[in-house]
Amino acid sequence: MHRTLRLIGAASGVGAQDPGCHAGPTALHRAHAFDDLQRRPDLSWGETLFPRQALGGRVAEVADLCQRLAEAVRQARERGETPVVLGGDHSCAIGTWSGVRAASPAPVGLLWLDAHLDSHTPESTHSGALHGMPLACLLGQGDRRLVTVGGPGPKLLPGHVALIGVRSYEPEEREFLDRLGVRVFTIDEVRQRGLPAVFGEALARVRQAPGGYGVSLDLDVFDPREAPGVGSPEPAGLSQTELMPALAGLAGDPALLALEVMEFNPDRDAGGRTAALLARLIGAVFPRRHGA
Ligand code: 4U7
Ligand code: MN
Ligand code: MN
Ligand code: MN
Repeated sequence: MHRTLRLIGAASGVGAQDPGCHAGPTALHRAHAFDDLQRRPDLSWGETLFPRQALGGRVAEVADLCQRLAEAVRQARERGETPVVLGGDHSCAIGTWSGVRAASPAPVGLLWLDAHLDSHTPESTHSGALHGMPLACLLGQGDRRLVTVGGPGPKLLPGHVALIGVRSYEPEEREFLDRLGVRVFTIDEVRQRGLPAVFGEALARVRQAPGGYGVSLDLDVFDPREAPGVGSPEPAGLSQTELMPALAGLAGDPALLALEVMEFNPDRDAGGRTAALLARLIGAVFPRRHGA
């Protein structure tokens, strides 16, 4: 299938305790690892969105940025493009998937690849960090300003969501997802069953959504030895050898609506390994067609 890829930067660190991810999109734009990608005729950089300060606090800033991101993503989808959102901390996911949902006539699914659950509410959070809450917001729970980005109502239905690679979370967010019936594939389950089996089951679930599905990839799903440039590294993650072939299996799937790759922190990216991984990852999910 033919795709036009549109890179959109979400240059926010407002949702995290360490704000370093704010520099992610700009660093990628300049990275040599991104040179080949940026020469592709089927790919172009759209806008990079920056937080606006003095809006009255972090929640207001994240809501404002996500509102603008949702609009950029919706417009890209309505032009028939495939948005590839580059973060930025993971609170920006509220904008990406609200925008994808707004452009779709029917409910959409979401595959969430992350070491964490990102499903806290303002009541359950221990850290107060908003990048620990975006999935709950998209499921309709959280601060009203974040839950209503891109319009009222939940943006995702629990039966259309699956997480893979989870290995660090608090009990409250696990209870929240279990109560809703969201499927969580922990790293332990991946180790027992192998990634191909788990990935296939997760994909079958998100593909049940009638409007298509997206992939939200938090780079901390990878082992930090392979992807050191992330906001919240967690040991014992997935290897590229495991995850890249699974992601390459998505290539050419017309039901795939958008991809986001979040939590890139260039300050911690020793040797540019994470930027290089990110470029390979986009190439794996969206290979360049021969002659295109
Ligand atoms: B990320 C955490 F307490 N759960 O809420 C929290 F461990 O987007 C981590 O996945 C959140 O990187 C990590 O702050 C958010 C913490
Ligand atoms: Mn994470
Ligand atoms: Mn995350
Ligand atoms: Mn983080």
